[in-house]
Amino acid sequence: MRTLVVLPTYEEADNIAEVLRRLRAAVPAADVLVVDDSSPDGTAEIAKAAGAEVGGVDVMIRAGKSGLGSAYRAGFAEGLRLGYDILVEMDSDLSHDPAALPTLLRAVEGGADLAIGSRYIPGGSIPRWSVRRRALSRWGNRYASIVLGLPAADSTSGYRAYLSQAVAGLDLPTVRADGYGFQIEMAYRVARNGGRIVEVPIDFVDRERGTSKMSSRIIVEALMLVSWWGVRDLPSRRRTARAARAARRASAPRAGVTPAH
Ligand SMILES: Nc1nc2c(ncn2[C@@H]2O[C@H](COP(=O)(O)OP(=O)(O)OP(=O)(O)O)[C@@H](O)[C@H]2O)c(=O)[nH]1
Ligand SMILES: [Mg+2]
Repeated sequence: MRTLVVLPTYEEADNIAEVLRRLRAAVPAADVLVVDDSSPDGTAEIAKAAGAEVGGVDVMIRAGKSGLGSAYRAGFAEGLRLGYDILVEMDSDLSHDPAALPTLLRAVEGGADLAIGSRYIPGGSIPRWSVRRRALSRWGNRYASIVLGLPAADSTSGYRAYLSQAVAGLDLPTVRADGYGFQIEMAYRVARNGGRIVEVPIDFVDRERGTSKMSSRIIVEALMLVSWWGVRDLPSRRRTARAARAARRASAPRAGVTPAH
C-alpha cells in the first residue's frame, strides 16, 4: 500500500536528518512529507539536503508556527490529494523510533483504520519519564477513554498510521484541536465513524536534542475539549449503547425455550 509519512517540524535542525535516514532504512518504499513552519534554525534546508540524499522526501514550508494539529491537517490534505493509501504521523525529535513503523503499517494492512503506537499496553514503555509526567499522561488518557468511551489506552500518542479512507471520512478541515487534543480528536472521530482502532506497543524515547514545544496551554486545551465532547455527545452515545443492547438481546436465545435437536 502506498504510504506517506508526515513529519511536522519546528526547530528540529539537530534531529531531522537522522530521522529521515532512519526512516528510509526502516521503510524503503514509503514517501515522506516534512511540514516545516519556517523554523528559524534552518530545519527545512537540512531536511531538503538529507531528503535529496535518501530520496522520496518532499518539504512543505509554511509561513509561520501554526501548531502541530494544523501541520498534520495540511500534510494529510496533501496525502489525500495525491492518493496515498496510508498516512503516518510521527514526531521529528527521535522520540518515535522509525524501526517500529513496519509493525504499525502491518496493522493497517491487516484491517485497522487506525494503528496507534501505544505506551500503555503490555510491551510499551516510556523509560525516561518522571513519575509526575507519566502520571499526568496516564491519567489524561484514562480520562479521555472513560469520558469519550474511546477504545484506546494511549489516545494522545502521536505515533500512528491511518488508512487514508478513514481520514477522508472524518472531515479533516473541521478538526480544530492542537497537540494532545488533536490526537484524541482524530482517534475519537475514527471511533465514532465505526472505524477499527488497534494498538501496537512502542517504546517512547524522550527527546535528547532540541527543545519541546509542548505547553500547559496544550494540556488545558485537551482537557477542556475532551470534557466538552463528553457532554455534547452523551445523548448520542447513550442511544448507540441502547441500540447495541437491544441487538444483543434480540440475537440471544430466549430463556425457557429448549433448542430442537
Ligand atoms: N510544523 C510544526 N511542527 C511542530 C509544531 N509544534 C511542534 N511541532 C513538531 O511536532 C513534533 C512534536 O513536538 P514536541 O515539541 O516534540 O512535543 P512532544 O513530543 O509532545 O513533547 P516532548 O516530549 O517535550 O518532546 C515535533 O516533531 C515538533 O518539531 C508547529 O507549530 N509546527
Ligand atoms: Mg517530542
